[in-house]
Amino acid sequence: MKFFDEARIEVLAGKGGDGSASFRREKFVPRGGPDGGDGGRGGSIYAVADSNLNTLIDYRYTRIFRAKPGEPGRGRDCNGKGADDIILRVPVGTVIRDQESGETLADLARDGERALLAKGGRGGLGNLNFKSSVNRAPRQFTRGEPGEERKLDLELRVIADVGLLGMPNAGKSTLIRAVSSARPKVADYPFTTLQPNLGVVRVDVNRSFVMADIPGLIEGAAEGAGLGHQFLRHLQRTRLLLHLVDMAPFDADIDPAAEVKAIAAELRKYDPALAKKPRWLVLNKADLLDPEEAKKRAAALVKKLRWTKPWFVVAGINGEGTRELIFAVMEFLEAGRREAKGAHPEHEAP
Ligand SMILES: Nc1nc2c(ncn2[C@@H]2O[C@H](COP(=O)(O)OP(=O)(O)OP(=O)(O)O)[C@@H](O)[C@H]2O)c(=O)[nH]1
Ligand SMILES: [Mg+2]
Repeated sequence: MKFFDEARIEVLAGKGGDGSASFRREKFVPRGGPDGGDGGRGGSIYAVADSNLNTLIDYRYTRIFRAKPGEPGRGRDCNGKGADDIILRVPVGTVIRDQESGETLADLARDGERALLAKGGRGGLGNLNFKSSVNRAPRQFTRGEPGEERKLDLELRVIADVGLLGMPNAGKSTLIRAVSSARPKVADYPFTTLQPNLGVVRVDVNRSFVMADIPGLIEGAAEGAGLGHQFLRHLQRTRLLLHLVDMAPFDADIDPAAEVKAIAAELRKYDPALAKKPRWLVLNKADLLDPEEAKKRAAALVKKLRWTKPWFVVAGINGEGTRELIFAVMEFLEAGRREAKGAHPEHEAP
């Protein structure tokens, strides 16, 4: 499942510092020669791909990046200091385009890859540079050049890290609303969701993952029941499945354990590899039960399924238990990313 994460930013490199027109002033040296130094370089702005990031969300909050100007040159042969460059960290896979020309400035496909977005202005020359045999007291100097300025479009193709799976009405869309800024429709009838939705789950600064909410699945989906099982293809490239179960079904005859098994069977029919993907149980709607009863039902379900993988009790509707869930997911994904990095050392940042 892919979608495009986008941001529009403006980058303004720093102006170069002006050169200086100054003359030496010393005791007993009546007319000292020129000693005006050059201006410093203005700060440039670069983008660098960083595999620890996976969204452009930071660039929705801060949109304008302005580097500092270089310092002007001074007398006594002092050159002005150059300004610091600004480095914008972006996720690997970010494509950067100039808004006006549409030209692609950078396609940062590998960790550590770097691109110049706006060049700082060169510093001006001090009068020292203009000294010659015919003009020993030049008053000329040049001004610093302006820095480049650009309006940019940033675009990233995002692949979901985590997929939500479950029967209709299990509360998948409610959960993604609780933990991300995605706003899919929620309603108390089956098959509310007809299109996959993606949301970015932000756990902390620089720690986030992408979650996919897909339409509900029912027994017989492989034979076309409900909406069929075509939507399962959106889960194929995820790293983890969260299997949602309504632990307080309206109809007391419904056996949640049987439902879990039915979904697992549908996964196998669709693609045995998908059935082998890590899958955690998320027992939802705990708010409808008193805490003791919720614990009892969860324990009974886990026992009946002989469940050995992680499981969580949550209530998407009020966010209860979701924090613990998303932190566990984040840690699981980070461990996987570290492993992948270790396996391909050539992708390490220089
Ligand atoms: N009490 C309670 N109700 C919930 C909870 N989560 C979801 N619901 C309700 O359950 C119904 C179905 O929720 P959805 O989030 O639309 O379920 P879904 O799994 O996305 O359903 P489909 O899109 O049809 O597959 C809605 O009426 C929700 O308000 C919860 O934690 N507690
Ligand atoms: Mg839904």
